Amino acid sequence: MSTHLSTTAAAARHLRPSLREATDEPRLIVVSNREPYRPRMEDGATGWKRTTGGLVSALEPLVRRRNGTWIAWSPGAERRIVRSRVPGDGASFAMLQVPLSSDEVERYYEGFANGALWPLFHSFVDRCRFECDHWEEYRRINERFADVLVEEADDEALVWIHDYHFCLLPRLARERGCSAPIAYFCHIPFPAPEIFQLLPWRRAVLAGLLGADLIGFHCISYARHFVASCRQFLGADVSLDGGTVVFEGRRSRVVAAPIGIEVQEFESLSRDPAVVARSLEIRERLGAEKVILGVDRLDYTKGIAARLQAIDELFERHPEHRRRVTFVQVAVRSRSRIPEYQETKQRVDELVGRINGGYGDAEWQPIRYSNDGLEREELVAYYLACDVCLVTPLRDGMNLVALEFCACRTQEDGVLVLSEFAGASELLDGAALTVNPYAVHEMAEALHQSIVMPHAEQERRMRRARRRVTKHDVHHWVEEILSAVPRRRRRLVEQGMSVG
Ligand code: ADQ
Repeated sequence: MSTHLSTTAAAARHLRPSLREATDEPRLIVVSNREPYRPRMEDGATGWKRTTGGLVSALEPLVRRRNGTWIAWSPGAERRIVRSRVPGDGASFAMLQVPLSSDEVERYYEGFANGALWPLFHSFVDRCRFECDHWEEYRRINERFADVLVEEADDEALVWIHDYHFCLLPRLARERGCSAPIAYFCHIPFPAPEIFQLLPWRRAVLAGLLGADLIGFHCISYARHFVASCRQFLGADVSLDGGTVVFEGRRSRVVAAPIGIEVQEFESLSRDPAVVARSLEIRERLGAEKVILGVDRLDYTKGIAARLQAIDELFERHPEHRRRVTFVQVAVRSRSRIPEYQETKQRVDELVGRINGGYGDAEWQPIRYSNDGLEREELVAYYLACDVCLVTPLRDGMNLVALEFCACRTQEDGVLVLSEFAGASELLDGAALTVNPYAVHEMAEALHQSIVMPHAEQERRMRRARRRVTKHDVHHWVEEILSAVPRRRRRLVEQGMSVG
């Protein structure tokens, strides 16, 4: 389907020639929740440590090349915004750290972003907490970022705002006179209108996002939900197939563009002799014939508890796998001040204890569980050491672990068992073994199937998966988004479009 909702390719083809004529490579200003770098002391001087994550690896070279600025928040009682230049390979770039006090973090980040929007957008309606003071704080913090952004973004810049922490920012920036083109990308799902409707501030959130010229989602369904919500709750003039929303005289384009990963980095790590040696060591230490791996942030959306129940059922229904199969779950702690996350940890701990107590003995522990955050090399060693990667979120915008596992399997073996409710399942359709993560018996059977899968089928599936992951890598994603942003607002007027 050559519509904006299905792909940005058509938009990109259409726009590229005129973009080349326009000023090339505008200065890029990125706004995200997480800082790309954290200061740390090295030999008595301040050095910088890069934070991990796909977004930072993808955007950092671009921000450097385009003399850009990265704006993010950092914890701090002081009100002072810290501007630093981050040196490194290539040009340095500016980083603006907007400090938030612990009360602000509690209400804005833990309260509204992660207590209301995160569960709502993942369709966990029972977990939503809608509190007025959290909302007010969310608005105030978005306003603070808007003040910083307009100082930074002249007409020649291109602004790229990331994620649900900044839904109000595009419009607030416009209200403060920002006329630079703005792209916004939502890294999590966008729920169906009947779920989004529960949000008491639904109109303000939609109107906030519509300050952007381009609004991107991982999947067509999320983009459709957003456009439908704009029509239903704002009465906006929308084109579902064309992927446009016109509201209060300004037009926003809506696209589906799935994020990718830095494939080359994962491939080269997976060929690194030290990493390969480490994977053999892990394998030997586990001493199992087959290894199943789960890697996640410890989050209720990731479906870790249901996955553990599937492991339990696998050993129950297929006793032949007892003492031969080991499940390794690495679940790094996240947002641990929020009660839902503490409960999730407790539930997971209990299940691991119960399953290990039920089946394990002196020589075999069915589940190896840790809360470690792994360095990239170690993570890749785990991806290489397993036979099956189990990625079963109950709902997930995309899920990078699924992509990383495939990128690392350069030998074209191994099986990915993937939830149908992860955005990645659209990309990996026909390559992964797809499961409903709410159906424990179905997951147990898929696990059995993955353990006994003939090598030829593994190869066929993995080859297909790797082709897709390679084609849709993170650079492809960046190009898709940036080439679809109308470069200058003036250009919209030239094209006869209305601008607010
Ligand atoms: P997340 O919810 O954080 O991202 P995911 O896409 O799986 O989820 O990314 C997690 C990242 O953290 C991966 O790169 C993974 O390797 C890493 N990671 C996880 N556990 C780790 C551990 N124990 N040690 C080291 N690294 C670990 C949000 C959305 C997703 C979307 C991404 C990107 O929720 O749906 O895919 O943004 O858009």
